[in-house]
Amino acid sequence: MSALFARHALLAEGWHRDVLLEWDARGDLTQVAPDASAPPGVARADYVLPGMINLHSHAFQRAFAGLTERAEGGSNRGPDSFWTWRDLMYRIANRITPEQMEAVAAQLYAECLRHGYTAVCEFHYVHRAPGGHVYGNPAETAQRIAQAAREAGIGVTLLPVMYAYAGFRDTPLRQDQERFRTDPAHVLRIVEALEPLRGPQLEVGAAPHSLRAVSAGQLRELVQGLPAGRPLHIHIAEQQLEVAQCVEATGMRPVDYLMHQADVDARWCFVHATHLSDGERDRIAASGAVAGLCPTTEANLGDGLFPLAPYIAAGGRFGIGSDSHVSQSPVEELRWLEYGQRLAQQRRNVAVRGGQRDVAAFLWQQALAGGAQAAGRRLGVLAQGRRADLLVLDSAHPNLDGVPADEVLGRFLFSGNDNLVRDVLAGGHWVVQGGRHKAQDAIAQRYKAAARTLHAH
Ligand code: NGQ
Ligand code: ZN
Repeated sequence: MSALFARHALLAEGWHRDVLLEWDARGDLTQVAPDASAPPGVARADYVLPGMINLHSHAFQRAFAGLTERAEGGSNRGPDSFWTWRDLMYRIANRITPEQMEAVAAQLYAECLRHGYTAVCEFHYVHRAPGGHVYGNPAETAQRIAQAAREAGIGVTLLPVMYAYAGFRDTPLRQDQERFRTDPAHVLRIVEALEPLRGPQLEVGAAPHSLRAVSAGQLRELVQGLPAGRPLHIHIAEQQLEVAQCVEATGMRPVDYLMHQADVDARWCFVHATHLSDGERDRIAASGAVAGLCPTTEANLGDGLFPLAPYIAAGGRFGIGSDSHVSQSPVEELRWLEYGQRLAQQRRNVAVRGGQRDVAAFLWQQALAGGAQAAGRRLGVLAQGRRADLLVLDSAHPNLDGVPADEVLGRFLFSGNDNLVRDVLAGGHWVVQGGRHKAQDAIAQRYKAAARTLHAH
């Protein structure tokens, strides 16, 4: 049995004093007792909060974050866009080897842990070998991701992706999409191959990539074939062009069309969901699905802004993801989620609901709840039976020194750029201590070697 005594811990209803946390060898919390006294010999911390869930990741994209920031559009090409970025991204997707994927993912996950994510949902679609043939083991690359997560010590929800078409009306895949080619049977084979890896730190769901990449029949087949209760994620309504193409092909906007095709419930995560009609926005909120918001990637790719305030008012659930990994920090995701709204609406303090007037606390707690739901794992709350996933903040930092508990999250999310995450416990193991990941140097060495060969021409 392992334990930590927190002078202040963020529990479901808010901050509590003198909380004794205990967890077992499986990494489950066995006791979370407020107003306790510190048993002798138990480690102490000042500010403890649940680790964040990163609900949307394409790990391999970490390898070229920051390398697509040159304006290359010309008069005959139009300005750079999501679609021109995607062409550059595909070049890496077509070159990367399984070994490189594992090295890149381990680096990413170690960075995520250091910044306060203790779980990740991996939306994984590079299943085939360069050129498009299937590896001897259909779960070859997915298992590399699982291995990277294990090595870094982050909990993971693997979401093998179905990607069958280049666009609506069954448009054939492009040559540079051949590594992604899958149909329902193929994805379900990968799911089956991953089943033995399921456990307290790993769950398996599935993801139709987007409405443009799968047919309605394939969508139904995948949903029916997946074991009951597993998470289902999909990219939805990220770009205006795909909304227009969806309307043109189906007569409906994306969310309306998906809800027409599938029983959307709490198993679903709608990634991005940027461009919504008012009706679609309220229907997602009423469905119990989670909106998977990725503010730094959405800003980087010029997607647009999610209608956060009315969605919150309608009771909508949301979580955050780092997607293309231009950032590995939940602080930056949540800060930009709120700042985007302030800039667009020329007002302040947008993300609140009802009696909860504390923006930072609302954002952190909502993103925990939405992230936990999207991950399909027992996460998001420091409570008995949940995973022992928690962060100890650096209470000696000038931004936190002597700060009352109810000001900690405001300081954490909205002041400065130092990483205030000092120690991280994930699945009952201390994976970050004093700001350093336990395997930081070995993982970085391997990443650097992989990145050098990946980028060599
Ligand atoms: C992805 N990225 O799956 O990585 C996509 C682009 C595609 C975002 N949607 C790939 N941000 O559409 O084929
Ligand atoms: Zn994505």
